[in-house]
Amino acid sequence: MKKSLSVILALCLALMMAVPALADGYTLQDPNVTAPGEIPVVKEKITLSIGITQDSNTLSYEYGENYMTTYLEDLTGIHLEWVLYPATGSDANSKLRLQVSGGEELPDILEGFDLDTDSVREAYGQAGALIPLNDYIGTLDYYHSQALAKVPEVIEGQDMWKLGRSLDGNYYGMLRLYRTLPNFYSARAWINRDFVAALGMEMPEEAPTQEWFVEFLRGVRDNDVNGNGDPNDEVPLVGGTGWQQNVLYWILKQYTYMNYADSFLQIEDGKLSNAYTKEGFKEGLKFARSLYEEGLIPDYAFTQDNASYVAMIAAETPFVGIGVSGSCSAFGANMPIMDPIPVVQGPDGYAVCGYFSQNPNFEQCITKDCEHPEAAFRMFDAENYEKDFILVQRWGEPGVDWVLAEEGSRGMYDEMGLPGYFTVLQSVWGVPQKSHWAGKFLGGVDYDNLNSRFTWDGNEANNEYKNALAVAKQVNYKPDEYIVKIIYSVEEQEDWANTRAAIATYVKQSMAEFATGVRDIDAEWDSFQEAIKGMGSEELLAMDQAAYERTMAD
Ligand SMILES: [Ca+2]
Ligand SMILES: [Ca+2]
Repeated sequence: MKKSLSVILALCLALMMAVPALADGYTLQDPNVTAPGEIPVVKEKITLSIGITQDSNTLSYEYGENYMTTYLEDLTGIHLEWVLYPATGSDANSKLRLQVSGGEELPDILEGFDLDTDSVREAYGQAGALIPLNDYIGTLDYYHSQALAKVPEVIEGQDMWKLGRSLDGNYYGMLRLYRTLPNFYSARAWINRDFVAALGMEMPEEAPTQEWFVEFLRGVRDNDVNGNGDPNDEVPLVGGTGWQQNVLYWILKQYTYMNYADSFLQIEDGKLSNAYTKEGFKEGLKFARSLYEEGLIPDYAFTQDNASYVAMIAAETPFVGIGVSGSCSAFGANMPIMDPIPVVQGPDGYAVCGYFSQNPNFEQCITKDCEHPEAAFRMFDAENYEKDFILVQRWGEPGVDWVLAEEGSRGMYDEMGLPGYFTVLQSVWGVPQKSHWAGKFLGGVDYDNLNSRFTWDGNEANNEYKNALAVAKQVNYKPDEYIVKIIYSVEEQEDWANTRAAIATYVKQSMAEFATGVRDIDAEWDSFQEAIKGMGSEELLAMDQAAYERTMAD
């Protein structure tokens, strides 16, 4: 009985969905556009022009040649006419800026440029170059809204659309969501597992204590753990100036939350504060100084560039104990032995990982010159017609560049309940190709983390595999509360840019000086606080707070 009832219910639902009702107060203006949910999205074929920052590896964007273009045209009935802007992003942005300020005719659709910068998008909207999508959201976003409702954060009560809302209340960009799991947890560090074994230590599964951490560093310093006969060539802990390589940020997380951005912002119960005012910040720097004084961190760890850093890690005879960096892709033959170190506990048991919210992107816009805006929006929506399309825009043509995996395949993120979904046959990323638009797409929502769910072949010398291991070691230490996004007005952005940069420079320089003992943090703590206040930190914080509350308001 129950079964037949559910079948009837499912039939009723299917019928209801087949004839979608438009939300109250909205009627399609364009007689050529089909009802939301219908494919193709137009009755008679139309042509829309699309302006894009050209990708030099994309050999052709044209219908019949580029797989993604061909798929979309066959699906929607919309032919795309390509307007290719310079391949250098800044040149493309400048060209578009001049066109907008000159009131020139624009392509119907704009994709990319610097349109994901909220202040830029708002300025173009205010100038009348972009049309607001407000009326289409909740009415024409048939497949998109279904996909968006499945994003875990939405279930937790986050409205993702407001992350693309301009200060005038308008939405000038289509929401697309494309993210990779490792980027949520990019504050990584890598430990030489052979050195751990050489010291007779065992790598803890979960957050090692600070005692364990220091014992390892001292062990690397005092012993010939790489077995080359020289007990003094090892470097216990190192970082650099490349991506997520700030060794002090990484160490301080044993005491207080560091967001790795130049703002140093923290959040508690919706109230923002700056890490550099916290007792934990001071204690963390004192701990860093003790490591430095013991010879466990070399002074170049604060200044060397990425090339020098990876050259150290990738050396033929490994000599680095722990390397702090977001990426391990250039570790070469040493990649397999450099394991992600779990979050280290501070002396009071404080343990937190860096967490970087992967927000939707709003860089796909419809311009004032588009005569078929409803059709354009429906094309954005149609990218969610088939779930697997999200894979096309990054991984290329199904059956050629990748294939769906057999059920139960070992995936990179198995431990996180995300079994393998597809297998890459050939990489079409960063190489000449005609499979996709090099990561640009119009409105797809990857609600199921498909993009990260490729199968793993058991090869340990795989950057993605190492990243997956690093994610698994951090997910349990995600901060309870984090700053999702702050949208600034053009004025706020401009008025505070110098203050923000000056404070960041001063704080970062002071951190290195406190850690290396050039300045004494106990003696100078109060003057350090006064100096930052004198630069305007409290006024800046008040502005950040107001902008954050405005961004997150319903
Ligand atoms: Ca040594
Ligand atoms: Ca040695």
